[in-house]
Amino acid sequence: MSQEIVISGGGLWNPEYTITNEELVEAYNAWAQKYNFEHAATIEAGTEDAKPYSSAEFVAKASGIKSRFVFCKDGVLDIDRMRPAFLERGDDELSQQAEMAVNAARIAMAEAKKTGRDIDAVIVSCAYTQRSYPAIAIEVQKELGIEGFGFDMLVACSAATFALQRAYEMVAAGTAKCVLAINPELTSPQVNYRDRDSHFIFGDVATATIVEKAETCTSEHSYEIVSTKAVTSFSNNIRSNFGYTSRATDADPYSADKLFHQAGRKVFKEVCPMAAKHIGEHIAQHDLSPNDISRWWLHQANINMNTLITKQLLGRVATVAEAPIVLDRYANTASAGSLIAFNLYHKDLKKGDYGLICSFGAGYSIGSLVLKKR
Ligand code: CO8
Repeated sequence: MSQEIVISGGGLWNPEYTITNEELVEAYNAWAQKYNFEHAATIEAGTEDAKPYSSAEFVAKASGIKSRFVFCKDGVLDIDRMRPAFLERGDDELSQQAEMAVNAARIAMAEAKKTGRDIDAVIVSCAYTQRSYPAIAIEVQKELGIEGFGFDMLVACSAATFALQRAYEMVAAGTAKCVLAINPELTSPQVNYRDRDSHFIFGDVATATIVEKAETCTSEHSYEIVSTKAVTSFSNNIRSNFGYTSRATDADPYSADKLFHQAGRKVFKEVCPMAAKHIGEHIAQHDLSPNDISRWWLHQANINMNTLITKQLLGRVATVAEAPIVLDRYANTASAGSLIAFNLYHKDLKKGDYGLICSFGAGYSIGSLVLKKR
């Protein structure tokens, strides 16, 4: 690209409520105990399995997750409910997801010194949108007083990096001058809090990023987008079958297969080498080696995945200063994890330092950006 295109601001917003592993496991185990008591006859007859117990120690050791933010804590730990209890909002009220998006967007706009008038495109990109239409992005656009256009896109774990790729290309093509890309990851309604293998994985958060040409950038910290790279490869190992056609098939829209579920071990084994290869090839495009990258803002699904990927690239375990971990506090936040790491850990970089944002997960999908501090 002949024009220098930059990230000129980032925003991170988290809800006020947290749930620790201990709280989550206590609720899950109480539910499992009640379930097993109520189904004692069928369990004893061998026609169904007893629900296994969860453990806070297992969760921390297997994933690195200790706590997570949730948009709404009510209902999640109630063993007769095990899902958040939202108040339904009217059509003339801001939707929950747009509210999260606007909160993160305002922080990013302040960082980039932009008002709504400076922005001409909004992308809302995440694992799920609260409704199909009107797009959440258009609701956000109205709320922030932005003229131009907005659209939603879904790429599961890589929604944020793929949106930044779109933003970069739109600015490069001249179809937009300044793009606001937002990732309101409202995951908790889709978590199966009754599934021992996945009840601990996700948290809610919103991130936002401003992308524009270098010539219009006035922010204190900005990064040249040196290049972007994306790849997808179909896998059934992470799925959510919830969709608008459930009504037509008479399927239970709340059954376990309609919620997030995965073969976690297979995902771990297949995605780590894919991500390491993808990153290695991406930085090699610029004659860079892994040792030339000062900061690795990686997807935050599992601490052991990040350790393995950086070890494969660097030939040693990266320090936390090189590859920051945020999933201990935030859990897996679908596509937002790498951008949480970026938002919290970039200001110390020096002019000319390289950094890499990379997401990897459901799809499978992998997206990366090579950045250079200006
Ligand atoms: N408590 C106690 N024991 C447990 C628990 C638990 N909660 N869960 C499993 N165990 C037991 C198992 O039964 C097993 O016992 P045994 O050896 O006797 O059979 C043992 O612990 C080991 O189980 P696993 O092999 O399943 O455990 P792992 O070490 O593989 O850890 C993880 C499980 C943490 C899930 C791990 O496999 C992992 O992190 N994998 C990668 C997952 C990943 O990256 N997924 C991507 C997620 S998708 C995404 O990021 C975005 C999707 C869109 C957003 C969705 C929002 C809702």
